[in-house]
Amino acid sequence: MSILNTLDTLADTAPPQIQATTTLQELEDLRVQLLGKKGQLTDILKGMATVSNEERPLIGQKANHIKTQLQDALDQRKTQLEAAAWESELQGDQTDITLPSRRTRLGKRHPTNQTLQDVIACFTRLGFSLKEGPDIETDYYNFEALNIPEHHPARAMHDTFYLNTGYLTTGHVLRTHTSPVQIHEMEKLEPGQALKIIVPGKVYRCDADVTHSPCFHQVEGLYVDKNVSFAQLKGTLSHFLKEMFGAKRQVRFRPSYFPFTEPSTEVDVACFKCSGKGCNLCKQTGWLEILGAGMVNRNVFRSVKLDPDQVTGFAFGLGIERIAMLRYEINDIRLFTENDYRFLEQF
Ligand code: 2NL
Repeated sequence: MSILNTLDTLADTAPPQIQATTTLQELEDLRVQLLGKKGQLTDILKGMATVSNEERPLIGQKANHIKTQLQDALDQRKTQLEAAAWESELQGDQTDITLPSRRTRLGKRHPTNQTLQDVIACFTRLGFSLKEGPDIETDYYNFEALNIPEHHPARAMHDTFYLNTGYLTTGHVLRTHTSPVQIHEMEKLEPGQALKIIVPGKVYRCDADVTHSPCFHQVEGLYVDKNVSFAQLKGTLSHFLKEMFGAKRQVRFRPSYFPFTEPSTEVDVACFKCSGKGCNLCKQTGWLEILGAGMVNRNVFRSVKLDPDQVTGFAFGLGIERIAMLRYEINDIRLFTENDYRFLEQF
């Protein structure tokens, strides 16, 4: 068979072979077999040595033409096989893109934070500004400056978290109330300057049951100026309680005792579950204890180098979790920190 004939045969038989390949590897093997260095075309052209001078350019032309044709056919098949491979990969993917997405639950304000914000909002409207301070304080700022003497029960080990290195106390405590912040602020006062602040924050007491948590939130308030009166204290707190619990809510001031205030009072509101008739929420008293307050003790003013004959002040303190528990009828303080959706979604 002449070289031209062999070339024609190759031109006829190769394209169906190329078309018949089913994988990229198969196609590559065929390319090597047809056009590779030891492939069929090279093989055929080895016979060129024996052909006449007239025939040689003709054969060269034809060989080049066939080579380009086959190369094109190979490229085209390659594109087809690549597309098919991509398609089957997609089909192997079991993701159902028509499924609805997983529901993300929208967050809500935590009942502690909600109550905290409501308390803060009320007092800032009354002209109190916000102050914060560190959770770790010295024994002096947490107790001494507040007229809490060495052997006061609040200093007992079971109430206060003392910071130790080994067995030695460092003289630092986790604050048991936010009052140290007010002490720092009063120390900064120039003579004649007034102070009207509320101080929210975490406080710590070594105690844990359904109504006590070792860490809870408190808001304390302090108003210091010339001639601040107990009447102003009553007016301010009555307003606050009516705003928090409703304008018709009855409020009562009971005499009480705190080392840092004199006189001192505890303030109750008529039970908002039974309106004073007596129920389990108010323990049959008809009243709910909401906060403690009083006129700043003269000894506290002396601690911060203010003259108790020149200034007076009122102060108050309330526990946020306690108010939130009464407000939302939550009977276990641990629910606040368990982060159970079924609890949190209710507020
Ligand atoms: C309560 C009572 C109270 C204060 C806190 C205070 C702070 C300074 C001076 C005087 Cl720097 N007083 N704070 C006063 C009375 C009561 O808290 O039962 N809290 C939960």
